[in-house]
Amino acid sequence: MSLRDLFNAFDTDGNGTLDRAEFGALLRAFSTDLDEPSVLAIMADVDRDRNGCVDFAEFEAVAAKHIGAELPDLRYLADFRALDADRNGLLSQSEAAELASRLGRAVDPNRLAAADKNGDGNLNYPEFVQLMQ
Ligand SMILES: [Ca+2]
Ligand SMILES: [Ca+2]
Ligand SMILES: [Ca+2]
Repeated sequence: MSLRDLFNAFDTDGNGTLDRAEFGALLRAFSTDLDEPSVLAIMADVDRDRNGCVDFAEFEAVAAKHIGAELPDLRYLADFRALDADRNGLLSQSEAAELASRLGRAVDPNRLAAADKNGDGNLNYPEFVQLMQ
């Protein structure tokens, strides 16, 4: 999966740019405890032309800075996005519970609870990857 695939996975409406909600979902999926003011601050930094959306060039520039050449393991990203019903970039317990019915994968509730490292009741993407392995 490339940076472009990552970008597209969070471009929910497929219009080629990430609006605040889409970009916020991407940030939350890869960070822990990111509140709305932090999302806005990062967005203000990334959105170079200040049009309120993050386009791919803007994303690429910032991803190089923050992610570097090393992309995280993205092979479960499509499943993660499919389960994230409210598209906020995190899997709540009820969203994660859909894992069994959607992917035919039984999930031990204890493993689910253990995967939620910071105990906020949500799984971000790295926590989800651990659960799937
Ligand atoms: Ca969009
Ligand atoms: Ca922009
Ligand atoms: Ca969610």
